[in-house]
Amino acid sequence: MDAPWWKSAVVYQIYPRSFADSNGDGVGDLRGIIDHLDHVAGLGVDVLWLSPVYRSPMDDMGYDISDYDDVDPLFGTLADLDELIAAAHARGLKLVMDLVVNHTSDEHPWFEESRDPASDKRDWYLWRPARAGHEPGTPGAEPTNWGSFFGGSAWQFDERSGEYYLHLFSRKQPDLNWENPDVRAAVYAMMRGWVARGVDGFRMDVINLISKTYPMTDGAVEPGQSVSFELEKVVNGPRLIEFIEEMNREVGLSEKHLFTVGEMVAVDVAHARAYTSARHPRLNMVFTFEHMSLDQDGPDKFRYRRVHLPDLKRNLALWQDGLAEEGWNSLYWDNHDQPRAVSRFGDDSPEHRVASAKTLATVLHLHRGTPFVYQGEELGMTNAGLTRIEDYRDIEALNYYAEAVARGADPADVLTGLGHRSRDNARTPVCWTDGPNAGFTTGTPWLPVNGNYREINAADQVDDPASVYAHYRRLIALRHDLEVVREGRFELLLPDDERLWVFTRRLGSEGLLVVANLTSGVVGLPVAELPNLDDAGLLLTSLPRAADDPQILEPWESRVYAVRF
Ligand code: TEU
Repeated sequence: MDAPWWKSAVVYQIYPRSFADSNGDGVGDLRGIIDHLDHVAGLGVDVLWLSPVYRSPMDDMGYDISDYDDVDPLFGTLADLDELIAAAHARGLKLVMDLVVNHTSDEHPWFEESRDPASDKRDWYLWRPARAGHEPGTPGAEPTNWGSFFGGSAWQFDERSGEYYLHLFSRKQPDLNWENPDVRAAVYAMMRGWVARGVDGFRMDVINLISKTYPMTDGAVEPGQSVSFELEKVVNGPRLIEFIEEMNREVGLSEKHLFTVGEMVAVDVAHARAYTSARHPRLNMVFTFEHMSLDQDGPDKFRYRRVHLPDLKRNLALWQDGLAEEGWNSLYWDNHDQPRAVSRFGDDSPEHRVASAKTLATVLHLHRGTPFVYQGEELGMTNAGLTRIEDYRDIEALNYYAEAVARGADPADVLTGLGHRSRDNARTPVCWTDGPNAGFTTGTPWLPVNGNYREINAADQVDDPASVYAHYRRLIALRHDLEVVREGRFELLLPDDERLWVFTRRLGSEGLLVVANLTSGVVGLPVAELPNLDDAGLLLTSLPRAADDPQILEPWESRVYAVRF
C-alpha cells in the first residue's frame, strides 16, 4: 500500500493576525494572506495551517470562538476565505483549519444560553456547585482546586445561578461538556460544513483535554502555588479515544484522507503511539510538548535556562524510536505559543543568526515525521525583544506579570522571563521588507515589529541562495525527493556530545549522515566514530560553499551526506 500523502508533506503555519495586513488596521487578514501566497508556495510546502480566523472577542487572540461558522470581520469575510482556499488549491497547497472545541468563547450563543439553569444547553458546559460547606463565590469555595493555564482558579463563579463553570484557559473560554452527545453532534456538523467548503483537515487545539475524568477531584499543589497544576487530572480522559474515533467516523476524516494533527498537552510516546497508530482511524499525528520544556528552569514556565544539548537530542530520539514502527511524529521548533527557536536553541547574534537558523532547520527536517514551519521561521526571525509590559498583548503574559508582581516579584526579573519565554515572541508581525513597519501594515501594528527588520526580512531573502529561506526550500525539496528522508530509520550517534548533533537515517543500504555543530565555536568531527566519509556525497550544507576541511565544523555549520551502509 502507498504511504498516506501527509507522510511526505511539510506544513506551514500562518498566524493570521501577524502575517500581512491588507487594509491598514494594523492586524493581519485573509487578503493579506492571499497577497503573499507565493512566498509560502515558493518554499515548496504542501499544507497551510491557519490559526483561528473565526468570530471571536479575541481574549486569547481567536482561540476563544463565538461563532464557528463565520470569519471574524477583523480578518475579512467568508468570501475572502473561499478565495484563499481556491488560491491555495490553485497552487497545489492544502488548507487546514484550527479546530478549537475543548472550549468556546463565553460570548458563544451556546454558552450564553447555558448560563440559564433552565436552558436545555445548561449541560453543554461544566457547571458545578460550590465545594460542600463553603459559601458560593467565596475564596476556597471553588468546586476543585485546579488552576487555569492562564493563572488563577479554573472555576468562575456565576452570580445568576450560584454555580461555577470550568475554564481550563481564560474565564472567557468555558470548557464544553463532551459527555453530552448533542455537543459532539454539533461539533461534527460544524466540521462537516468546513470540509464541504473545501478545507483539507484540522489542527485540533488541546484535543486531549476534551474527555474529563469524573468525579473531578482536587489535585496536588506544588510548593509556592495556591492552585493545582496536576495535569493528569485534566488530560487523556477515559473517553478520549472513543471521542476521537467518533469524530473521525462522523466527519469522515480518514475516509476522505483529511489531514489531522492533535495538539496534546502532557502526552508521552505511548499515548502518542495509541492516538496515531495506523491500525485505528484516529489522528495522523500529535504535537508533543516535551522538547519545548527542556529549557524551562523548574516549574515556572517563564524561568528560562539554556537547554542542555544532550537532553534535546535524546528527547527527539526517544520519539523517533518510540514511533518508528507504529504511529507518526510531528516535527516542530516554532509556533504561535513558543519563543523563536533561533533565540532559544540557536544564537541570534548578528554573527551567528543565519547559520544557527539553518542548522536548527537541518537537524529538525532530517528527522522522520511531518515538519511544521511557523511563519517567519523560514526567515530566521528572532524573539521580539520587548522590554516594557505595555508592549505585550498576550493574556498569558499579562496575567502572569500581574500575578507575579502582586506576589512581590521584581518586575525587571519578570520581564526578563517574559523576554525569553512569552508567546508574544513569535507573534510579532512577519517582516516582509526593510520599509516602514517591515511592510506588514500601513497602519500601527497591533504588536511592535521586531527591531531587526532591516536585517531580517523576506524581500532580502527570497532570491538569495545563501538565505535562511533558500535553505528551508532546499530542505523541503530534499524531503520530497528522497525516500530515505521520509522513511529511513533514525539513529542518534554521539548522544552525550554537548556540542554536536549527529545522526543517521537508513533505508536498506542507502543512508544519510547528518552532522551539525550546535555551538558558536569551531568543533572537530570525531570521524573515527562516524560512518566512512571517504566516498560520501555532500547533499546539503549550511555554508554557502563546501567546507575547506571536512573534519572541522565551523560555528553552527551543518552538513547532510549521502552514505552507504
Ligand atoms: O495551546 C495549548 C497550550 O497548552 C499551550 O501551548 C499554551 O500556550 C501554554 O501552555 C500556556 O502556558 C493552545 C493554543 O495553541 C493556544 O494558543 C491557546 O491559547 C490555547 O490552546 C487555548 O486555546
